[in-house]
Amino acid sequence: MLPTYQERENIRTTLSAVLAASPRADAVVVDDGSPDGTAGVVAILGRVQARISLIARNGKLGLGTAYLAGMRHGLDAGYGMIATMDADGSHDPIVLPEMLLRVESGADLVIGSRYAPGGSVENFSLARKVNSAVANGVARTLLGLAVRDCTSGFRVYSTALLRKMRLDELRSTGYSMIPEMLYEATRAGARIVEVPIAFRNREKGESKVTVSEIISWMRTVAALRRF
Ligand SMILES: Nc1nc2c(ncn2[C@@H]2O[C@H](COP(=O)(O)OP(=O)(O)O)[C@@H](O)[C@H]2O)c(=O)[nH]1
Ligand SMILES: [Mg+2]
Repeated sequence: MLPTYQERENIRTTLSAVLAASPRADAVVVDDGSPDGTAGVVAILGRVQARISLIARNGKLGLGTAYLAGMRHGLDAGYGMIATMDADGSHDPIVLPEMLLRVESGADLVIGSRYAPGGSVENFSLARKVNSAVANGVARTLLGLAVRDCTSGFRVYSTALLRKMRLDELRSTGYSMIPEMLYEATRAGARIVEVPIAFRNREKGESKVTVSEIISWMRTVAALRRF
């Protein structure tokens, strides 16, 4: 599932790369009423390609609730695995088959990891590198997570794991859903594996990480530690 907000310039290329890399996978885009018409592009692609579907929400309800909407859709449809990845070209779907294979051979959660040995971050400004490293360090330390990349949105979950996690009780609405789901997966006893990825910053469109997203991220991660 690919969450989108203002990804009109990227979604077509991303979807065709995903479908080509993983012939067995279907793609679900969860769009939050992007003013640039991302949903319209996906709807048109979905008419000619049955593997593409769209969940169109009315407004910007946030990345966290977009993940939940996509996962509920996948659980209801009976898929065995659900992958999440950014739609902006940063997550190369070339590693998807390997990630899916790792779940099929026993992992519950596979993380496309920038910070595992062999992983990398390209095309990020120094400020973004620092921001990402700090966010990851904070999540890792505060939540006691034994994963190198706790803030990567490129993941594959087994649906067996998702059924064990208390999805209805997650408190995040935005980006903090990424560490929160990892925290909850750990509590549910998940076998977690990291696969190194070469993360490449977007070439088109803009990041949706804002100062208010960062503040709400910090608040939620700090609150999670207390529960
Ligand atoms: N549906 C939905 N998608 C979002 C929202 N915020 C971000 N996204 C998507 O989540 C992915 C990651 O966002 P991005 O801005 O690239 O984050 P960054 O890579 O950390 O700068 C992209 O595919 C975005 O379009 C949101 O509020 N709702
Ligand atoms: Mg991005």
